[in-house]
Amino acid sequence: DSVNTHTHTNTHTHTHRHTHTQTHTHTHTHTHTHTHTHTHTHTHTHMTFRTERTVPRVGVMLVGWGGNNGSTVTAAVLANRMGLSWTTKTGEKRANYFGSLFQSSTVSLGMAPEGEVHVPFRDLLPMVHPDDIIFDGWDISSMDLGRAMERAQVLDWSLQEELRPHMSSLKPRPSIFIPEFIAANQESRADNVLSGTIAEQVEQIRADIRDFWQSSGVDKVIVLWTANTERFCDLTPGVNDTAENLLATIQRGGEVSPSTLFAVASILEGCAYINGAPQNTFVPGAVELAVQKGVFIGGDDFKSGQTKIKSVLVDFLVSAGIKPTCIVSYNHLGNNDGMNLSAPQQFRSKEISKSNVVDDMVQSNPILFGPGEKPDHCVVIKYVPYVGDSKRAMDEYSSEIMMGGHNTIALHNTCEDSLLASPIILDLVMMTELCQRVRVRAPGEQDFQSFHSVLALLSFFCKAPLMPPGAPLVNAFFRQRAAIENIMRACLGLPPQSNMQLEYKLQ
Ligand code: NAI
Ligand code: DG6
Repeated sequence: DSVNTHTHTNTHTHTHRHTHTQTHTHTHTHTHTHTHTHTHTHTHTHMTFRTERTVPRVGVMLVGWGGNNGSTVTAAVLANRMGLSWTTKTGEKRANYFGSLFQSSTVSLGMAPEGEVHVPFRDLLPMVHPDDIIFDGWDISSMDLGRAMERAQVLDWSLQEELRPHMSSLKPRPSIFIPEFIAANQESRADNVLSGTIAEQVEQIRADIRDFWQSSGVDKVIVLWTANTERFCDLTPGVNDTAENLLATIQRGGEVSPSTLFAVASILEGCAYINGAPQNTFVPGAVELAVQKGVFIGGDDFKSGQTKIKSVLVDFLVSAGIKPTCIVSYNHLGNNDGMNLSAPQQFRSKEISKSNVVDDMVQSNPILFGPGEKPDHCVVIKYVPYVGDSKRAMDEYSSEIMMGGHNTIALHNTCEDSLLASPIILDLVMMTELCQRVRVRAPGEQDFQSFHSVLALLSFFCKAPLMPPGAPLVNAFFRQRAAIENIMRACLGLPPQSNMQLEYKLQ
């Protein structure tokens, strides 16, 4: 059996604002016979990528700005922008962006005589630098960002003292508060809320976006939900099944969650909207509205810690031919997110989001798993105030190995939850903004088109990726990373990274 793959690339670089790339891939049909016959039919496509190279000034509006993530990401960007350093008992620390795919990881460009060449991911294409992002946002709690940073108890005290003068002038805008969507234990912090009908509140959010856009002088605004996890809302025909019905429901004051109201306001203002929490913000009507308006949406739920490891470890086990049979994931945390998740309905949203992450990896291997067979998978979250933002995650992975043998891996991970989520918020913004500048021309088409409004490339950063209808779901960490890397390489006119290194494997 033989497989022939030719990849041929032409790159035209225009001197001004666009980079045009043409990628041709030719492959052939082959049949492989063993006990089963697999017939692969390959198609030949010729795609042209066009990337706008001017990086705009970007404004980010956070829903839940005064929370642990909101205050921490804002503080981290200010500290990096000002090049701050501070002293702790273990020595001097400097502001950095560790944990950011684009800012702190590298990609291989290939081999040079002196060895493999790795470049920062952020240098593949022009991308917004986090230092240049301007923040604004809403919170149901009126605390300014200086006090919110103190309430969060995430950053070292001496760094907080350096940042406070800059953070204290930042004040969240009043937000939409519908108590039944988040835990009852959150009610006491809700002192900064809009009044009026939900239609009037959506109009106010739209006015806020326009106000920020104009007063800050940014070229584009991206809105991101990092507010409390809501309960799931019912999907009801006539209420939220179409864009028209969703807009009508808002007008008559029916049931719509705050996160969906923010999504609608953002989409109507032409702003991309990203959901960092697990609830089903993107009801079918919201997705349809985004598609109609040609606006990017993405989510759900930042993939920051325990689930990120899961999307590596289960992929490792299944790819190595080892059969994971039982995964038990405990975590306890003591921040406000943990307190909100101590309520059953909000926990349920998170449980769903954390549980589905292994499905694609399990389904990829019918040698290990029969139809419908899955490992037992249990997710536990407990609120323990003392540990604050320093979340503890304990995982046990049991697997079957050769000849009925057993393999058990136990993990214990302790770290600040918000310092894991903050760089992901920045990556989500950088990725979304870049995608807004990429156009692709399909074979035989005259016009360039944008990516689908449901921006699947964001799935790397999310626990429960929102996908365009019919698109296969991928949770496996390195497959998701390869998709970002290879699409960025295609924009540059480079072939996909194959890792064959055939030149080193011949006599
Ligand atoms: P947090 O509780 O400290 O912050 C949430 C903020 O949202 C609070 O300040 C609250 O007052 C505000 N809020 C609640 N409802 C609101 C509304 N309708 N409008 C505006 N503001 C509202 O929580 P944290 O730790 O910052 O997490 C934020 C979200 O991100 C949570 O939903 C959490 O589950 C999710 N998440 C966090 C991860 C992490 O690693 N930290 C990872 C994955 C998801
Ligand atoms: C406890 O599970 C609180 C949650 O908000 C998580 O910390 C957060 O969703 C991160 O989850 P994970 O599984 O990526 O660590």
